[in-house]
Amino acid sequence: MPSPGTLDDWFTRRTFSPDDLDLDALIARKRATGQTVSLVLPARNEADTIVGVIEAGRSLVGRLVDELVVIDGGSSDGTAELAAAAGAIVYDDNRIMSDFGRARGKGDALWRSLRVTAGDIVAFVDTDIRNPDPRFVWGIVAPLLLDDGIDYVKAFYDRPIDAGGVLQPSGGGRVTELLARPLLNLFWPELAGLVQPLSGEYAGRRTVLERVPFFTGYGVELGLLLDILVLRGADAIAQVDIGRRVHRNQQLPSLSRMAFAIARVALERLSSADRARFADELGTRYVQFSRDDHGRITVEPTDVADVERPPIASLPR
Ligand SMILES: Nc1nc2c(ncn2[C@@H]2O[C@H](COP(=O)(O)OP(=O)(O)O)[C@@H](O)[C@H]2O)c(=O)[nH]1
Ligand SMILES: [Mg+2]
Repeated sequence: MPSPGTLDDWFTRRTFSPDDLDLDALIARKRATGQTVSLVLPARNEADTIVGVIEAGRSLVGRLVDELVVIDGGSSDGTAELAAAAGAIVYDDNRIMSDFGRARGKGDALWRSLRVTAGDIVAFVDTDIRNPDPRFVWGIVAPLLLDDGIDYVKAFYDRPIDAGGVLQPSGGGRVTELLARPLLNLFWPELAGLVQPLSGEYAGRRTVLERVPFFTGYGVELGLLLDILVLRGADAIAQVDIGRRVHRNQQLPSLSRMAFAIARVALERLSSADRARFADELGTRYVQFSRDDHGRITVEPTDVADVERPPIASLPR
């Protein structure tokens, strides 16, 4: 287990701020090294915000970004049409790698995106951002261009929570604070210095992203971190301070299902690394409750398991 000194050292060397970086210098560095960058935007029913996020990304196309694609998860609110009109290449996630069946969630969309993009660096940015800014993109790409020893970069930011129309300065990131970070501190202390392990904005080298599995749903962020930690070590992981992100806050019941999926990934990885043994296989059924028309409490089970997609590099071309 690393000593606290090691963690401080990681935090100091692996935490970046766009304020200290210069976009023009990054563009020059990208040209000099000949690396290409793909920007992947997963979207399911994001008609309110998709165009703003695409415009932020498009302002970098031809300079820092070589291709911009939206991976649409069967939106019914016109997201795909808005994205195409805003100049993005749009894919229906079900139509990529359809031999694996229908896409099962955000993680599946990101995994499939690797087959329709070509950049040496792949940047994933969520599309529910209400304050889009090119920094969300170039901020996460920058450490990869600047340091060959870095393979994977996570964004972090303050997450104002929208409480009844009033923006409060903190309080977002409940699953992060109440589940993900406690688990990392307990079992993967090398990653305890990550401010937002579950953030939806991250970039990685294709060589690494193609060598790790992807969980198909909300387990994807934790799964990638844990698997890249094993593959490349904590020093290959970095984080960038993007400042502030305003986005949709989910309701507690959906956060609860998300927490189940994430806990399951952590326990699965402990078990597969032989760090924990469970008598039975981890279940997939998650029980929640609601009241019926007569005011009686009823049980509502859902199936929340993420399927694990194999590393792209393990598949036939
Ligand atoms: N293609 C695709 N995108 C999805 C799916 N589910 C969520 N997304 C997108 O993934 C991003 C993160 O989803 P979100 O619901 O905001 O999750 P959270 O940020 O973890 O609360 C957003 O940009 C969503 O539009 C899906 O099933 N397919
Ligand atoms: Mg979100």
